[in-house]
Amino acid sequence: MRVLLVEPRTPDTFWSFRNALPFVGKRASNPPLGLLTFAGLLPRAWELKLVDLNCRPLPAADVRWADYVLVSAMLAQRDSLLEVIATCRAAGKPMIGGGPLFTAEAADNPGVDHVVVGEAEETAAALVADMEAGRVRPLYEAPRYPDLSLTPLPRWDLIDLREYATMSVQSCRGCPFDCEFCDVVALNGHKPRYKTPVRFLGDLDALRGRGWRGKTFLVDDNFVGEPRRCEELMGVMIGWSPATRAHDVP
Ligand code: B12
Repeated sequence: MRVLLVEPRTPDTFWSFRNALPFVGKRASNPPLGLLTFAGLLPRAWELKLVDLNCRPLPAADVRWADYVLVSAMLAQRDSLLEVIATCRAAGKPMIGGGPLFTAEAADNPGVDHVVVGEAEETAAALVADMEAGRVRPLYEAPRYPDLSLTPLPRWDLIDLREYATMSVQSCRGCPFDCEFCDVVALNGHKPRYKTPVRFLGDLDALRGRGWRGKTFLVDDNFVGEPRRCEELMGVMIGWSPATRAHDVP
């Protein structure tokens, strides 16, 4: 199976950092962690390519190559998403959408053939089986907010880390609060779910193992929501940090 994963472009607002990135020689601020995580749920035998439109335009040859095009998006990426949909439809490629835009607007599909609503850890297996059988359903809905022990390591091998100003890691999803400006409770629920400290260090190790030594953004819904757990995690991070371990090296 040949799967093309596409991250649409973010608009030129403050948060795209579009004008600042050239000063630091980078193409985008953050990697597409949702797509990279979902890619980790796909069979290793499948051929995957990922194109982040914040780094480069969508190559027509990659669209032709793909059996399926998988796209992730925030609401803010809608304009770019619509362009991707138009391109893939013109090429006759079936599209599967997931991520915050599709979860927040499940009833208002912008034009993909199949939609995955919610976190994908417990829906991926059925989707994969249906893709293999050539019988993909229009809609897959997460049955619950999944336990984060089900979350795979992101497929960092699908991107060039050097193109990004910051890497992203996640130790928790969900938030106990109800801030009016934030969509996270609607997406990931009120009850915080945590990776174990060991599992979280696995995320840091994976990035370090790929040579990353730059800034790393903790994209948690609420890192400090539960102070005791936050303290525990900081403790193991300090123990893990090469800076604090340096004196142990002979
Ligand atoms: C990092 C981040 C950013 C980064 C960049 C995005 C990036 N490339 O990572 C930056 C800082 C640039 C950013 C900017 C903005 N962001 Co932002 N961001 C986040 C944050 C904190 C983490 C994203 C992440 O990595 N999540 C971790 C991954 C693993 O989760 P996930 O993406 O949901 O993926 C899972 C599922 O959704 C699914 N999935 C995802 N993609 C796909 C694709 C397919 C095909 C399938 C099947 C499944 C699937 O599988 C994954 C595993 O379950 C989220 C909050 C959050 N918790 O997600 C907000 C969030 C996505 N951002 C949000 C917003 C509003 C913005 C801004 C518009 C803020 C603003 N007012 O300017 C800007 C937009 C940028 C712009 N230029 O206009 C909202 C989006 C709401 C919505 N419904 O669209 C969120 C949810 C925050 C919030 N609390 O409301 N953001």
